[in-house]
Amino acid sequence: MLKALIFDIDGTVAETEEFHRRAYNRVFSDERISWNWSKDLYKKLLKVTGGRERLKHYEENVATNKYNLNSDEILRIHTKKNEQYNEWVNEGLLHLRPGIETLIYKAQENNIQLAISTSTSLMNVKSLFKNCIGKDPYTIFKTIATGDMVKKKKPDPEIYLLALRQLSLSPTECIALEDSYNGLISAKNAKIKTLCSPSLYHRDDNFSEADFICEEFTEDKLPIELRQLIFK
Ligand code: XBP
Ligand code: MG
Repeated sequence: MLKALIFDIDGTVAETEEFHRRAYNRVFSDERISWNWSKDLYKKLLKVTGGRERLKHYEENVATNKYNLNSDEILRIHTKKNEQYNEWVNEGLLHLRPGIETLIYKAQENNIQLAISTSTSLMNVKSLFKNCIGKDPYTIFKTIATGDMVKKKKPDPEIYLLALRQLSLSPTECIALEDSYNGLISAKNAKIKTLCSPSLYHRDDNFSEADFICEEFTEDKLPIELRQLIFK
């Protein structure tokens, strides 16, 4: 029996990554750091989840110009990136992906609980929902598990296991909604069935382990089995 839907945020609820990428480049330029992340490069860097982890990985393994950034400097750049990102969110530049809002309301009508499991921060989740549907996410989601609450981000299952604990549900009672390989593996390692809708940056990821795949989360594109469960 389906008791809860657990939503990823970046790429699933909204196409956020292009705004994160542009915000990084803006900060690099402001800080006189000679890095500029192209779309192709960012696609590769997204294999590392979490902004601070991604920055560290880039400096250590990819960058030719190195600045030997310590963890405080990485934190400062990441914080500035998020300030810029949230400025754009507050200006209304981001939108929920097709079908997401209806899915939320239909699930609520049918007493299916809602949760979030994401590598990003609670602050980013709050600003996205406030600006995209004018609501505090805690009025919609029973629990919100974020990257700042766990030691290991996706593809580790920790964020999904945290959501399950907070929901007091077993994995078989939930379905995860994801857009990327790392997200899928995180949910699958927590033994949760997963519906994947690849986002722009993850079109070429391997989704062979997904239980369900859809082009978008709209009613007409949902796998029939899930449509019957959610749109009763
Ligand atoms: C998304 C991420 C995040 C975002 C931005 O992963 O990896 O790092 O790029 O988040 P997922 P930050 O969708 O699988 O949760 O706040 O860490 O920069
Ligand atoms: Mg994602």
